[in-house]
Amino acid sequence: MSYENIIVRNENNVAVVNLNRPKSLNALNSDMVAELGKAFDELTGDAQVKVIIITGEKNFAAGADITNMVELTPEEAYDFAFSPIYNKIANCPKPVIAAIEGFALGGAMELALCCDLRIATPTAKIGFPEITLGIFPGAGGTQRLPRLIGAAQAKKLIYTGAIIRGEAAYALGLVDTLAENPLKEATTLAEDLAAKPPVALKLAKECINAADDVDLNTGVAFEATNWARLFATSDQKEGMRAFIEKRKPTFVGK
Ligand code: DAK
Repeated sequence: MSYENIIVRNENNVAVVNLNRPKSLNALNSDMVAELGKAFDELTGDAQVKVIIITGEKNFAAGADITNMVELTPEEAYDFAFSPIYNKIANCPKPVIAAIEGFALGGAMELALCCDLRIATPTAKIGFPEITLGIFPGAGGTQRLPRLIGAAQAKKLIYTGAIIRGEAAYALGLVDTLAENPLKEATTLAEDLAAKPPVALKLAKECINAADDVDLNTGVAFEATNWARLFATSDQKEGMRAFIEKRKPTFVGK
């Protein structure tokens, strides 16, 4: 499928989704977000794709397109469909990595929060400046940010709208890896993950994501059920047999 606001390429079982509106620093308009939704449907259904990277050349993105939002009524703002697509990305059954250089602001950082991992340059410019526009992060940011870095640090970033460097975001745990070339680092990691057993990755992600939603005992029970399900996969047999036979496993995703 071809898109106007994103570029999707696929190599070695790794799909790279490039946000591509460079004239506005990749600001996310509703068309771009709709295309992201379609791309994720396509990539989720493509058995050749094992891992997905979201990135932007020079800049990840400077947030949602402000020109798209300025005159919205409350009803239109509510319908402005970011969160369903962001939730789809957060719940994608494949690992999703954000590779961040330049600006990653507002709705763009909320998108990065939907990814499993965030790799950024030390000099990336990261923040939630919505407050300076008279709004606050509304695409999951008030929920995902405190879960990741704690309520006080999340409040500090959201209340002030401060833009911090990648290295400061790393110190907060908002970014989990610093790299001079985040896309290269993300690709190396993605190729490593692409060789891992996909069902185990998928169910591990479901369990870890569930930790945000349920109490500990419910989560541990959910984990036990999913863990047991892995013993119905040939990849579990292959992984353990390969260990015993002192060879490298070959996983088939079943
Ligand atoms: N929207 C639209 N255009 C933008 C933009 C944005 N977010 N960011 C940059 N641009 C455009 C600029 O207007 C400029 O366009 P031209 O004037 O050349 O036509 C071009 O990109 C280059 O930007 P600058 O000239 O400003 O470049 P500088 O290097 O001087 O400054 C900057 C870079 C990133 C500091 C500055 O552009 C800036 O402050 N941008 C706005 C950042 C921002 O406030 N981001 C948060 C946006 S609000 C939703 C939930 C959440 C959201 C949306 C919906 N729902 C529940 C549906 C999210 C909201 C947000 O993200």
